[in-house]
Amino acid sequence: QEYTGIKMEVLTNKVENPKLKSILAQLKSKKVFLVAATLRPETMYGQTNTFVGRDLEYGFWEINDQDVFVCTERAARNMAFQGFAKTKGKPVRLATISGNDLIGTAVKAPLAAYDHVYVLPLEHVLANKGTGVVTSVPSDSPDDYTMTRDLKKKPDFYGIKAEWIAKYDPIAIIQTPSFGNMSAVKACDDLKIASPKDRVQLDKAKELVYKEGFYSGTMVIGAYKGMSVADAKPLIRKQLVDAGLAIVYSEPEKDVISRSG
Ligand code: ZZB
Repeated sequence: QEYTGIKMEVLTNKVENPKLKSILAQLKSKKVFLVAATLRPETMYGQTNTFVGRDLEYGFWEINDQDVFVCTERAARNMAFQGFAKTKGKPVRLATISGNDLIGTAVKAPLAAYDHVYVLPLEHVLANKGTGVVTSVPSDSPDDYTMTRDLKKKPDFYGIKAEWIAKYDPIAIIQTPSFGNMSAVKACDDLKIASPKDRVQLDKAKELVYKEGFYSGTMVIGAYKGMSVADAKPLIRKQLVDAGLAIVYSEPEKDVISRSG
């Protein structure tokens, strides 16, 4: 599985969590990024937040003299064999934090329409897939749409501040013949998906939206506006990587477990 690792820089001056604050103070001269693994780099214009698992453990990994990546140990080990470590195959851990302590962190999301977005909780972030950080695109991901809708409705229940998601509406990125320009919203409405826990229906919606977007979608935003998604995808990925905003991250096939797991 070849992912694009999206580098989401932590906005240090906005951090409130005391554990994260003290780690960042210790890493003062470095740039710290949450790295989100995605198969849909062309949707990065529509990021409204990013997700972590509350109970997952995240490491702060030394990538080079300047950059520190925040992701699971498993991802850091894989990355260390792919050029993202000072010594090949040997990841260096600078600190550790729980997903719970990352909630509410403001990060810069590359290409996003919003100036910064927040880290929010998602139950089914898989520890053994990607980096354990999942960027959220509610316009084109049924999972992200249903979860952000719930977070907006019940911020207290989820223990988040309403302002971390309230004003972050889905952004139109891709026009499709059957689902319009908010594929995930339409698919979830059509299938009457009420809850982020409705796995069976969500998997159905996800497959429909994936296919429709990739085979029939046209970009309606960004540098490749008007181009088909299939053509734009590799170009947007290259643009992100060339600008130092993303990395190419491969995962050994045997490790990969689908989101529906
Ligand atoms: C942004 C995005 C935008 C995604 C979209 C999907 C969609 P798959 O096909 O099942 O392999 N993801 C990445 N890591 C994890 C994890 N550890 N736990 C749970 N989910 C994870 O799914 C790949 C997608 O699963 C990735 O691409 C990421 O969400 C998520 F518009 O990133 B995606 C129709 C889907 N649309």
